[in-house]
Amino acid sequence: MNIGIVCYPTFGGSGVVATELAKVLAAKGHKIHVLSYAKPARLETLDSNIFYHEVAINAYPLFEYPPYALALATQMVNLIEYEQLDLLHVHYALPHATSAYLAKQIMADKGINVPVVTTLHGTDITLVGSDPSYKHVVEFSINKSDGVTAVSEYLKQETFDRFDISSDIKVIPNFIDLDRFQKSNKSHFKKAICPEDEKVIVHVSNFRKVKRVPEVVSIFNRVLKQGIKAKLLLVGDGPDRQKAEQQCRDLGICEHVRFLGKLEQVEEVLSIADLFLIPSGSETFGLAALEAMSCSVPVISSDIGGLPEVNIQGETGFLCALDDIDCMAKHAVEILSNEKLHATMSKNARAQAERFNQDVVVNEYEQYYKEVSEQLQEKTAVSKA
Ligand code: GMT
Repeated sequence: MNIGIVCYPTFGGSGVVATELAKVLAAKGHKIHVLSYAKPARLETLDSNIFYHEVAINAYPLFEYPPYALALATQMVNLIEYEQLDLLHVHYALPHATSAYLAKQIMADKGINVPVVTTLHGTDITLVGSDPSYKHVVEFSINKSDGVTAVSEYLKQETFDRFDISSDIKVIPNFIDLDRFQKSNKSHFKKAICPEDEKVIVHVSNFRKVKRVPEVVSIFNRVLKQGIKAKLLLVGDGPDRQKAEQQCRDLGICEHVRFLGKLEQVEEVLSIADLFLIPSGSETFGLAALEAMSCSVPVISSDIGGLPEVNIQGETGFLCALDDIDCMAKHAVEILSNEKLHATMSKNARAQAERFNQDVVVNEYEQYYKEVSEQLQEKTAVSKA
């Protein structure tokens, strides 16, 4: 198929999922056109089946806020027309699904009917999308998509609870490259970071408030206080980084904490991890947790959103109530001081990650594309008859 994939280019989860999906589909022989306002971090444009298109947006003195959604719709029209797309798959409803609806209508006027699939990822539903300033448009755009997917059962339910949705939503979860994300021997790296063979606790995020990075530091501090020799590796960057750095200074634990910044090869850090922390205040799936589990790392998470669909209580790690630092610290100590428990949870974590094998999940997307395309063809034939 000739598929257009629209996404945000940032390190955020939806951009990563869209990019990885583009790569797997391209490897399976599909022609993939990626449309974004900048090149997504993980996209390799040297692949012969991947074509990257940038949304050009011209500044004009009249515009305090340049109309990005319109520039995007225009580019979508160009792609559908000149690259003869069979299907447009947009990631993150706002404004991608709205621009797609506009592009679809423009093309329908020219007698071309292209199916649009919208994948809901997270804050496009739980935060920004349901904000009164966008809600009507988001609801309309979801209802006008030919197919809608959500990354977890939780997100599907949230979408039905928050919006008046007239169509079905198919759950297609985040997925993982099990070959790339597996524990590999990084003993040189481990020695450099942990000269005294300390335990390694890892957190990966965009350091936004919702990720609760200060809680990660607090949990780690409690682990140290329980006499566990450990290091905390913080991967990523964002608004709460300074706050976390100051917190480390205030607690006097800076020598045990490393801020590694944004990293492409996060699996190298996960390969030396003994425990992964994700105490998020909102998480529709938790791709970062899945990446850790795929590297056989037990996870301690909050029990909100889609996290219970990924991290299984008492098997792959532990889940605690939101902001319950005591509970998370207690379980961290438990896992790090009990070798047998750690080994069992590591094994279970990898086994659970295997359920999200990218080959299986990408197949689901392909099947869904076919289904949605056929349904639209039937609908079009009926309305013409
Ligand atoms: O809302 C965000 O934090 C960004 C968002 C995105 O769409 O980029 O991330 C969400 O999508 C990921 C991929 O589907 C999920 O794994 C994350 O759990 C989800 N983040 C949140 O819900 C906070």
